Amino acid sequence: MERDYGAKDIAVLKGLDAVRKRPGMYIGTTGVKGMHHILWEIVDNGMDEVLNGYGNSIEIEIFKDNSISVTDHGRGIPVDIHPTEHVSGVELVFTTLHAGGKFNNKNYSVSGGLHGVGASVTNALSEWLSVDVYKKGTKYNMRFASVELKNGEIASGAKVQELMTEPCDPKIKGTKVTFKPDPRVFGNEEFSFDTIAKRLKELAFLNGGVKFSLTDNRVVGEGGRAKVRKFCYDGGISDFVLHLNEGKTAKYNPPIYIEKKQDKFVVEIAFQHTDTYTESLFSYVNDIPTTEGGTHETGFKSALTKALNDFGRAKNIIKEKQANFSGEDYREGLTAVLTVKMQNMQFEGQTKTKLGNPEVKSIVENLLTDGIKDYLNKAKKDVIDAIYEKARVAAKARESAAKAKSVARNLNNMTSSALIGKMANCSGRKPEFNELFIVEGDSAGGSAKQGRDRATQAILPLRGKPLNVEKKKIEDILKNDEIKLIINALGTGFGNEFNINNLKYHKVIILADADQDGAHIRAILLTMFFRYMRELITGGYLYIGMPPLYKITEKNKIQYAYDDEELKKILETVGRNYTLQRYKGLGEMNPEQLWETTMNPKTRSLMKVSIDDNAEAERLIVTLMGDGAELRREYIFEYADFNKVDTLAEATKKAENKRNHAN
Ligand code: TSJ
Repeated sequence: MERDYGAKDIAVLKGLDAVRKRPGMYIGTTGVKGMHHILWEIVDNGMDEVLNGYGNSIEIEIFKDNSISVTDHGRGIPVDIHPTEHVSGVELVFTTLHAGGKFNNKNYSVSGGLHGVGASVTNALSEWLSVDVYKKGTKYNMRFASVELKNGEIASGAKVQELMTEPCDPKIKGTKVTFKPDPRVFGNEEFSFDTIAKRLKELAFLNGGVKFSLTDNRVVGEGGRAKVRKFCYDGGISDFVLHLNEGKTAKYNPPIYIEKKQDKFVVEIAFQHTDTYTESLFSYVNDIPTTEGGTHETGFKSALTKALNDFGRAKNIIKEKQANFSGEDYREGLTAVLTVKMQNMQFEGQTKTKLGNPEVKSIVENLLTDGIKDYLNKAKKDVIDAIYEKARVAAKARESAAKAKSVARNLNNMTSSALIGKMANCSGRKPEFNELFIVEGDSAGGSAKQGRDRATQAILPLRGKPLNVEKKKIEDILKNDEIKLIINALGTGFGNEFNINNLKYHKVIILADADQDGAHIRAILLTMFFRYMRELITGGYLYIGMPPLYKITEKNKIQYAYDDEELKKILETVGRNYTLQRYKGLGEMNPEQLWETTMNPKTRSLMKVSIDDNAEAERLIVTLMGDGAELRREYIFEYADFNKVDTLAEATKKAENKRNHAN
């Protein structure tokens, strides 16, 4: 598709070329994440149309060449000529950077996409983009491409086809945008079905009743057809709470749901208490997750505490001589999803995922205090009883937790205790260089102590299974010897008293067998770190050691394989006279082998544990460690190979260099 480029075009294209020169400024990265970012720009625009009340579904389709289409069934992007820009609305949307909000007049009140940079950025970073608008019996089509000019430069997102029209069925309405991310920008990255499905599922929960579908033409599903997934939750965020609480025992049903509006500001909350002891609050602003919280969360928490204390006093549930319950008491075992829709949101925090607008605290607090009180005044007695009973028990536990704190402090004084005798510390005194191996079993622990680098590697052998902390109160957890050992070794304290600055080892490495028991031990330890020492994970200090599964000996040459694929590759290179040993556990390795394969920083493999998605991690831990045996069976069935995909690690992490020889 060739054409001449005149001066008038260059002026129009200038903005988009800036995007191509510095993609990072607009989409963060040019990796796989950035490629999905340019998809979200388009999806957000379609969502805006749905949220304005036009059309009730969004379809996404991935094609074999890594192009992708997004379709809505709304009014269609305006095709008429813009009064001052003198080009069609469609052309403006894809060729103008949204910064100035050129079309914030009453004709084109585009909100600009929630991620903020607009559809023109997607166009600028695409090899080609095609837009179809279906309106009143006419189908319009316009195309853009990033084409190489004679001088070798690239004209980004240039119009290569004027708005074409043809008649269509007047019943068809909406906008369809198809584009192919430019490999010159994104290399060979591909769209991920799971990433897109996860976000669509989240959007489906956050926008109850809206239908989403995802079709993947790259893979063939059942019956030789493309793989399709659909998401729609009529219950909205109440369904989200039920989903998060699957596997927990709820104190009442259904979840409590409140929606309140004030001018253009909308707040929605759904919550439900369970018999667990931790609080899980997930919050969003304009469908964007606010993982660091912010003023909306603060407002909700104040509202919940205030409404329950006021109501409790008014109804004499909290007696005259009794003290008010604390916010923490009311939130023990609480699962809640909070969303606000607002204008001019401001993000702060380390990862810009914290809502900063100060006015939001009091708006949310006032709206929800009223909302929760109204709810309580009409609520069934069972629900009210369940909430205050939970708070009463929590308040009692808080008193004993005060005692537990002194237990935690005393941990620092137990260096002389018999327990610590098992641990082999390293001689180096620089935490940044030191590593702590938490090793399953005394025999592997023994090998690790002999094989290690004494200067930097400390060994903590665990005998038996550590305590499963899920569903245990903090004071009981802190009575457990193995846990005391770990806390003491790390030096950080625990729970509310956790302080990452005191961490004595900047790599904490869990080393367990590659079998069911080992997977269970990993899961238990990960659960404890997730619940009570989360910064160990978010700070990037926690790792999983990867012992080899096979040893291949050929004459004097020994090779190790860490998975079946690697085994296959090695076996292709060896002759006929070899012996193959499958390691059943770490204990089968002698100290030299353990050092060589699993501990030596130059040759080992480590998997860094990280939390990709708080809601998913939360659900997974509840599934694997909580009391829902049925759900657990299903989960393990779904991820049948319990060892290869270390279930909990796999879902709570992003394997950073799965075979990280370079670390
Ligand atoms: F981002 C985008 F441009 F690529 C895009 C826009 C992508 C997708 C999938 C959908 C859309 C889109 C835009 N769908 N619907 C609209 N609607 C409008 O732009 C529109 C239509 C009519 C009026 C009006 O006032 O009559 C106003 C607007 C903003």
